Amino acid sequence: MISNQIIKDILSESGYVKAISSEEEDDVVGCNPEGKYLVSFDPLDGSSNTDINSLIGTIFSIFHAPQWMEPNDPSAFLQPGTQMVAAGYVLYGPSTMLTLTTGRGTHIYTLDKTHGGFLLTKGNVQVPQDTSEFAINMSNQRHWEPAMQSYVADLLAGDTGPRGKNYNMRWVAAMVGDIHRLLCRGGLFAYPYDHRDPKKPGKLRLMYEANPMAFLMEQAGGMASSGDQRIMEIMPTDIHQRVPVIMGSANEVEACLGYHQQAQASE
Ligand code: AFP
Repeated sequence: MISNQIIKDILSESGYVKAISSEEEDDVVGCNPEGKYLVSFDPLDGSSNTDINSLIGTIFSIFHAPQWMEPNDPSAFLQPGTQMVAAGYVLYGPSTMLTLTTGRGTHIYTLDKTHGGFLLTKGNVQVPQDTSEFAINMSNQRHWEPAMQSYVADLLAGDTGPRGKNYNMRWVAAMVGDIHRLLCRGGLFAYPYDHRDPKKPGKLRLMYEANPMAFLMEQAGGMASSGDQRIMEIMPTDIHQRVPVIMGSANEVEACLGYHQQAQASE
C-alpha cells in the first residue's frame, strides 16, 4: 500500500499522466486531464517476499491516453498490449535494476547510487532461444489442463524422456525476479490455466504483469502466450483481468504450445 501511494503521488504530480490503474486500486485514478499517457502498474510484485528479504519489484506499462477520455474512465485502459508505448520493471535485489522497452529492444539499467541515476548495463538483451530451465509453481499441478501436465511431466522425465535432456527448476514467487532471470539467461516461466475458479483462468493480471513482461520478452527475442493466444493481442475486458501465462525462450515456449495445439486438435 505504501509503494502504491508513492508511485501514485509521483505519477499524479508529473503532469504527463492522465490516469493510472494499479493492482492495488479497485478503480482507475484520474490525474492530469491534459496528461498524454495512461500508466498501469503493480506497485510491489512479490510482496510476500518482503518479510523474507527476497526479490520484489515494480512492474509498469504505458499507453497513449485517448483525447476523448475522461480521466477516471476505465474503458480507455482496455487496449491490447500491442498498443503499449513502453513497459518495464524495477527489480529491488542486491542491485536496483530498471529493465525497459519502448519497442526498440529490451535494455537493462542499474541504479548508481553515487550519481543517483540509472546506467545502461546491458543493452539489447537477447533471450537464448533454447533452455533447460523452467519456472512453475508445481504445487498447482493437479489443477492444470492435461496439455500442461504432459509438458511438465516430459520436462521432469529428463534425458530418458521425450525431450531428451535434463531440466532444472527455479521459483522466486515474484514474477519480476523470475522474468529477470529469464532475460539474463533464458528459461520458461508459466502460470498456466487453472481449473479451480472459472473467473480466474490464471493467477497473473493481464495489465499489471502479463502484458508488460510479454512486451519485454518479445523485444528480447522471446515469446509470450496464454496457451492459445499471443498475450499482447488479448483484448482486455476488465482492468483487473487475469490470464494464463507461458513465456520465455522461444523454442521452449513453442515446444510447450505444441502440447496445447495437439490437445486442441484431438478435442
Ligand atoms: P504478490 O505480488 O501478491 O506477492 O504475488 C506475486 C505473484 O502474482 C507473481 O509475481 C508470482 O509469480 C506469483 O504471484 C507467485 O505466486 P505463488 O508462489 O503463490 O504461486
